[in-house]
Amino acid sequence: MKKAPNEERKEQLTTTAPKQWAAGLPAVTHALEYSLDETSPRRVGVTLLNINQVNGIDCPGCAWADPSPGHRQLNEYCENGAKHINDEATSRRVTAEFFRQHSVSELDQQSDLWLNQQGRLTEPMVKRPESDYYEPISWNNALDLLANELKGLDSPDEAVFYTSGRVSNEGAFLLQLFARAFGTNNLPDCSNMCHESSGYALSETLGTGKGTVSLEDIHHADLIFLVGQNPGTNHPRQLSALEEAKDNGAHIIAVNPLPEAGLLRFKNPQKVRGVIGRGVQIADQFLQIRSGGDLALFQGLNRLLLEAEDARPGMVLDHDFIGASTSGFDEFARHARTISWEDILTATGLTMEEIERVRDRVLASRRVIVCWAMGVTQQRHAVATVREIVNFLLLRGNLGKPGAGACPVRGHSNVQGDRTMGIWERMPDTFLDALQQEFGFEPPRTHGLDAVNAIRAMRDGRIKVFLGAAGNFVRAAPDSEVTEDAMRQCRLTVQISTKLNRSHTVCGQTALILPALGRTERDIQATGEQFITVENSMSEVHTSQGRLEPASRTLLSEVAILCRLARRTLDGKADIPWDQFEADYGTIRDRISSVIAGFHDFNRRVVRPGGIRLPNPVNEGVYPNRVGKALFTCNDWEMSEAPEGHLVLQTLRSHDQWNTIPYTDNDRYRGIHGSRRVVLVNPADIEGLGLAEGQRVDLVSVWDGGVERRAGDFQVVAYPTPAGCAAAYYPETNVLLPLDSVSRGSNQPTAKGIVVRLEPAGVPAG
Ligand SMILES: Nc1nc2c(c(=O)[nH]1)N[C@H]1C(S)=C(S)[C@@H](COP(=O)(O)OP(=O)(O)OC[C@H]3O[C@@H](n4cnc5c(=O)[nH]c(N)nc54)[C@H](O)[C@@H]3O)O[C@H]1N2
Ligand SMILES: Nc1nc2c(c(=O)[nH]1)N[C@H]1C(S)=C(S)[C@@H](COP(=O)(O)OP(=O)(O)OC[C@H]3O[C@@H](n4cnc5c(=O)[nH]c(N)nc54)[C@H](O)[C@@H]3O)O[C@H]1N2
Ligand code: SF4
Ligand SMILES: [Mo]
Repeated sequence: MKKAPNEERKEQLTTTAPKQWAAGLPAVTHALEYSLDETSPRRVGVTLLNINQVNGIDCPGCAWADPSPGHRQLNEYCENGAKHINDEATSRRVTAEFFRQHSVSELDQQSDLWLNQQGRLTEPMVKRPESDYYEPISWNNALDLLANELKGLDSPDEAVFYTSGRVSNEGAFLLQLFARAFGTNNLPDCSNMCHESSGYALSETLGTGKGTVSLEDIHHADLIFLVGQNPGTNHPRQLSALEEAKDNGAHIIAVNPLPEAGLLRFKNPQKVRGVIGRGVQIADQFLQIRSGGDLALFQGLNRLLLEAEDARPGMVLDHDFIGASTSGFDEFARHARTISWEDILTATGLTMEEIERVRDRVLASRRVIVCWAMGVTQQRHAVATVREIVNFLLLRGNLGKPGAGACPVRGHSNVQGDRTMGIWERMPDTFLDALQQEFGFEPPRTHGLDAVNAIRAMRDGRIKVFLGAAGNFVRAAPDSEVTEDAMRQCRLTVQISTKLNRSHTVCGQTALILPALGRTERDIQATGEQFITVENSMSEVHTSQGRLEPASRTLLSEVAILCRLARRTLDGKADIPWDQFEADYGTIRDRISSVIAGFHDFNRRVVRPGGIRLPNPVNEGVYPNRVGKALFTCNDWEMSEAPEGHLVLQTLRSHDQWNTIPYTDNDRYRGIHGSRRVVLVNPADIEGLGLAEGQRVDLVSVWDGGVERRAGDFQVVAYPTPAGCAAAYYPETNVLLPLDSVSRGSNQPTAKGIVVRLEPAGVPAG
C-alpha cells in the first residue's frame, strides 16, 4: 500500500456545497491564474491567441470539435484548455542538474502533481541498470542503445509500443509503420482504456468505430442525451454547443450518478449574459442513475418504444428505415419484451415515471443524438450498453440524417486520429494490405497486445522493451502495483515525453527519457517549418502549428525521433524514406493519402480553413460490417449488486487535473479543496456503514481469488451520489482496479465499476 509522501494532505480538506453551474467569470480567472503561474504573460498571450484558430495550435485539452472557421471567437478556448496549453508552455525546466540532485528512488517518492510541476524535460537522459540516477546521453547514443536492444530481441513481439492520444497523425502513422516493419502489432494505446468499448460495439453494429455526428448536428438536434460524461470539466466547449442547441429548441437529458455542475447550468464566459447572468439550464431532465445502470435504462426505454408502437401501429418506429437498412429487428423485439421491469428499476435506481417521461420526450423528437463517455465505456457491460444505445437510435431512424446520431465523445485531442493512422493492435487486413502495397514489406498478421494484455505479458516476463510515445502508462493502467512490477521487469523502458511523470520513475533496468517538442512549439526541419495534423471527435482533420520557441534547443519532434530510431533499427529493411519523412512532413501525408481511405489529396485539402471532414459511411447509408446492414442486437446482463456492506466505486477526474496529472488538490465544481484523497459517499451509506463525515478510511477492493487491494487513508465526504455508489479520483485509486476486471469483448478496464469496502484507516495521517 505505497503512498508517496507528497500525496499526504498538505492542507486541511475543506468542503463546500457542489456548484450548481459551470464556467462564467471565475473560470476565466482560474485559467489565467494557473497559466501565469506557469509562464510569462507574453507566452500566455501567444498560446491563448492561437489556440483553436485556423492555422493555430490545436488545443491539447480534449477532442471536442471547433466551430466552422467563420464562426470562431477570438477566445476559442475554455478554462481547462487554457490550463492544459500553458501547462505545456510552462517556463520551468527539468535539466541534467535536476537529475544529478534527485535519485530515481527519491523522485519516486514524490507525488504526480509535484513531478509535473518541475517543468519541461530538456535533454535525453539514461538510467543504467546499476545506477539510481538518470544521467545525460546524446541523442545518437540514446537511439543506438534502443535500436541495439530491439535488434537483439529473440522476436519482435518482445517489444511493446504504447501511444497516448497527444501524438499527431504524422507521428502515429510513422510509429505504426515502424512497429510493423520491425515485425510486431504490439501497439497498445490509451484508447484501450478509454473508448475501446465504443469502437468495439459500433464497429460490430454499424461497421464504423467512430461517431456519426458533426457540431452542426448537435446544433440542430431536438433531443440530446448526455450519458456518463462530465462536460463542464472534460469537454467544456461542448456546453457552448449545447447552449446553441437549446437556443434552437433542443431538450437535453443528462444521465449520471452525480449532479455535475456543467449538466445543471452553464454560464458561457464568451457571452455577457453568461458572465453576469444566471446562465442557461442545460439539462431539462436529470436522471440520477445508479452506477452501471445505463444498459438497463436503454433497454427499458426501447421496450417502452415498442409498446408505444403496439398502441399506435405505424406511428412510433421508423419502419422504412428498419426495413431497408437494418437486420435483426424481430429477434431484438422479442428479446426486449422479456426483460423484467423490476430488474430495470433496481439496476437504474430510477422510477417508472422518470423513464416514461424520457419516452415522451423521445416520441416528441424527430432528431435525437446520444453523447456518451467514460461513465458508459469503463464498465463491465460497456459493449452491451453501446449496442443497446444503437438499438435505441435505430428504432426511430436516428442515424444517417441531420441532427441525429451516435456521439462517443473522445478524450485525448488526437486519440481518434491515432486510430485512423493504424495505432491498433488488430488493424484489419485491408489496412495491412495497403501498407504492404505502399511500402513493399509483409506486415505481421497476428494480432498484437492491447494495454491489459501488454501488462500481462510484461508481468510474465515475455516483454523486454517498452516504448511509450507520450502518455503515462504506469499511472493510466489498472492495478498499479501489478503494472509497476511489470514495468520493472523490462530490460529497457523508453518514454518519449514532454514532462516528468511516474513512468520515468517506475522503469525498466535501463531507462531512457527522450524529450519531445510539444504542440505549442515551432518545429523546424531541413525543408523549413512544419505543421502536424490531428482529428477531432467529429472526424475533422486539421492542421496544428506551434508558435513558441522550444523549451530547449535539444528537443526533437516526435517525427524526428521515430525516423532516426527506424533508420537505425531497420537497417534498410523495406523501402521507407525515413530521411525524407523527417525533413518534410508533407511526404508523410502523401503516403497517408495512399494508404488510408478518405485522405486523398491530403496535403492540399488539409490546409483549407477548417480542414477535412472524413466521410462516415453510416451517413451515406452504408454499413460496412459483416451483414452490410445496421445490426439490432440482444443484450443480456446480470445484476451487479455489491455485497452487503460494500459500495461500487467509480474513479473519475477532478476539475483540476489532466488525466494522470493533478494540477492542484482542489475540485472546485464539486466543492472539494485541499485534498484529492477523498471518497464521495451518499449520506445514508455513511450512516449505514457506521462511518462519519471526514473520517479517515482505507479503500479495499474485492475481487475473485481473494487478493486484497488497498488504497490507504482517504477522507469520507458526504456527497449526493446514489446509495451504494461511491466516487474517488483517478489515478490514486488505480491500485484498486484488478487487471482482470475488464469490459466483456473490448478488454477495457472497468474503471467506473470497482466493488470496495471502507475500513477505518490503518495508517495514521501524515
Ligand atoms: N480537464 C480535463 N479534460 C479532459 C480530461 C482530463 O483529465 N481533464 N481527460 C480527457 C480524456 S482522455 C477523456 S477520456 C475525457 C473523459 O471525460 P469524462 O468521461 O467526462 O470523464 P470522467 O471524469 O471519467 O467522468 C465520467 C462521468 O461519468 C459519470 N459516471 C460514472 N459512472 C457512471 C455510470 O454508471 N453511468 C453514467 N451514466 N454515468 C457514470 C461520472 O459521474 C462522471 O460525470 O475527458 C478528456 N478531457
Ligand atoms: N482508474 C482510471 N484509470 C484511467 C481512466 C479513468 O477514468 N480511471 N481513464 C483512462 C483514459 S480515458 C485515458 S485516455 C488514459 C490516459 O492515459 P495517458 O494518455 O497515458 O496519460 P496522460 O496523463 O494523458 O499522459 C500525460 C503525459 O503525457 C506526456 N505528454 C503530454 N503531451 C505530450 C506531447 O505533446 N508529446 C509527448 N511526447 N508527450 C506528451 C507528458 O509527459 C505527460 O506527463 O488513462 C486511463 N486510465
Ligand atoms: S473544450 Fe477541449 S479542445 Fe476545446 S478549448 Fe476546452 S479543453 Fe480545449
Ligand atoms: Mo481518455
